[in-house]
Amino acid sequence: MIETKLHDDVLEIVMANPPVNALGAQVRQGLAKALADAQGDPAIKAIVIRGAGKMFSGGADITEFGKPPVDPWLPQVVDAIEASAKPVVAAIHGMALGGGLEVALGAHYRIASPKARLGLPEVSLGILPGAGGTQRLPRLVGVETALGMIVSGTPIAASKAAQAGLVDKLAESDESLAAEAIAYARTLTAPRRTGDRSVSADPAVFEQFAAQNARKIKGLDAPQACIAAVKAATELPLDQGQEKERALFQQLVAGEQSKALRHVFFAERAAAKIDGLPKDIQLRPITKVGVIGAGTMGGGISMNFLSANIPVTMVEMAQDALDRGIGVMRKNYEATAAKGRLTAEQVEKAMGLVTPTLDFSALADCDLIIEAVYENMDVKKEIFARLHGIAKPGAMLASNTSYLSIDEIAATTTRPQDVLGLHFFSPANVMKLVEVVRGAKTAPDALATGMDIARKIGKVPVVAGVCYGFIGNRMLIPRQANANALLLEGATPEQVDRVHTDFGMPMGPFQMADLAGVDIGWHRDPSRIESLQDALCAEGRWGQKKQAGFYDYDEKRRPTPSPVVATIIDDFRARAGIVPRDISDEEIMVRTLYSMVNEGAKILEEGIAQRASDIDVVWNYGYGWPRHKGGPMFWADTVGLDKIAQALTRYQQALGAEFTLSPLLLECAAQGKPLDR
Ligand code: 3H9
Repeated sequence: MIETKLHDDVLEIVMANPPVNALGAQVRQGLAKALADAQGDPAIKAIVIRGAGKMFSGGADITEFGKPPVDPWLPQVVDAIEASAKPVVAAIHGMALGGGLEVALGAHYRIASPKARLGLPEVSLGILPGAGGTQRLPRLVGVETALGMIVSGTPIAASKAAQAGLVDKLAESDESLAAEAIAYARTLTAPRRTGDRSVSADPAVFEQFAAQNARKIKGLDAPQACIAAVKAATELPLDQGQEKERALFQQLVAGEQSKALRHVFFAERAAAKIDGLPKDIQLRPITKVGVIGAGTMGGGISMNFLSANIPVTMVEMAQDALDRGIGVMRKNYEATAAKGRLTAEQVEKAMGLVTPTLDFSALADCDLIIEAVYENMDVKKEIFARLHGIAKPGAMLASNTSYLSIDEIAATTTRPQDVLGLHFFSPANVMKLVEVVRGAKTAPDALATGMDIARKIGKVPVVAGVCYGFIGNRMLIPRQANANALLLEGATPEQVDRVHTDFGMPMGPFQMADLAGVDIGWHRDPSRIESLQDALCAEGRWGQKKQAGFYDYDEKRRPTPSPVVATIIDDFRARAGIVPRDISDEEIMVRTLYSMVNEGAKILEEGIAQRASDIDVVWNYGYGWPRHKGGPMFWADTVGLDKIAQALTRYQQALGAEFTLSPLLLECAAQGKPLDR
């Protein structure tokens, strides 16, 4: 995994551990040996370290965390690089991340190709840079830049790294990097050790930084530890600072948050893999997309493609709806531009790629057509029945339905193999998740293309089977049913929502209902009041859009508890003869979150999700499940499946006549296995 090449008096050490040159044990051993050998070889005057393939290095091998350590540790290797008596140059292309950047920080000089990116993303894995990064980076670039990079985890471009003093020299290109690095090394006469430098800062800087980032880092262990470690760099010599860094690293890596975040990292990558599909499957080319419906979803979906430079034909039934939809898209782009995240030219370029039309037949040259009209099976069937005559052979026909059967929709066409679900989450131009719904007859290449195109437009796709609500929304059903029942039994919307937000969700079930619209699925007859929703809707309390739902809202959409809702709930209880009781937070947790886990287990049993970690990805990216709690399935394992099964049994009666415990959950609980298929 380490290749060495001698170029006259310069030794080139190449890390070759595809795909990301992770710094596993063999790489570390090879690096240490090559360095040691070079020290004793009088012919070698300088050393260049670089990565083979597409990057310098993606960092420490994350799969080794939690396993017994294998010598040499990465910090020892980095120290050995810095201690080299001969000048060492790191030649960086692609990515230098985490331990990869720490190797480069151990080197005495750094040259980078213009497209390279450098960062310390450990915080997103719930750890801190543990191979000297928290000690060397501030010594090199100052406390402010180091804190920004280490606590955000966001990589910076080579040009910015050069300005910050992290990179000494920019190469012409990736291709010329190796030769330029060797030539550069030849000009260097002595090592220049970052560890010999010192860095100072007013101690108040660290408190200020924590206060400024309070909202982002609340409840998270790693960012706090990152700040403490950088502070140590200003107070201690390198070796003592590294000891402190090491101690913090060990604590974090053994903690629940890091385990959960590492799980999420691998879960995201596992979700890309489709069971039962040949690896070398030929993808269908997607160069033009059609979107039917210019409403909120249709507009948001279209923006994803336009931003990725893929032209969109947008079809509507009426000119005013089409104009409105196009207007909203432009407004959204302009709002992003106003925040400085897009240029005016980029806005015009994106908007220039959309063709609005009332003519269905304009979809004939599209490779992928996405139906995004409202949730009504008859309407969707009519559209698909029309589409199969218009779409060109091999074009993919997708529905953005959130609940309905893709198989039933596909049956209205003569080409069910081309039909699949692409379920985007609202707001579709922002939310990362796409459930790619595999119908009974969806062709393997159509499914693989659906996954691929979703990734190309920057989404995180997850395969789901056909059932009511697929993965995410199906799990919301027991959660919402219990949340509603809890109100009648004595809880308030505020209490139920607080249990969820305290848990780390961005909002609770009633805040979510207000955001989505309490009137979704309402029968529209104000005189027919059979549920709390009916009562709220009859009073015009349709949610945030009416500034009234389960909460009252001010102009800034800030919620306050509503006395009107309290009265509606009281009336309902009185009519149903329910005497309200005190509801504990624990009961709310069991009946909403545990019942969701139970539904997730059923989704696994039925093969609707390929694996438990896919369900976690759905909840992370579609509903804001706190990443440091992994996802509902991972979290269930940390709570204990036994405990969950027992609690659900205890509340069985309250959970309703239709509630059944998942056999898979019971089986995994009995066998002490993680919850999975
Ligand atoms: C660290 O460095 C700690 C140190 O400070 C201290 C130590 C003491 N390890 O993402 P991709 C796998 S912590 C092991 O699809 P891309 C990945 O699972 C580390 N495996 O590629 C996947 O496997 P598979 C700090 C890794 O081109 C395959 O490689 N570094 C690692 O889209 C391809 O990955 C980070 O946090 C790893 N470090 O993106 C960076 N990285 O094919 C983590 C990747 O079996 N990595 N794999 O599914 C990334 O962000 C992206 O992988 C990267 C490439 C941007 C590098």
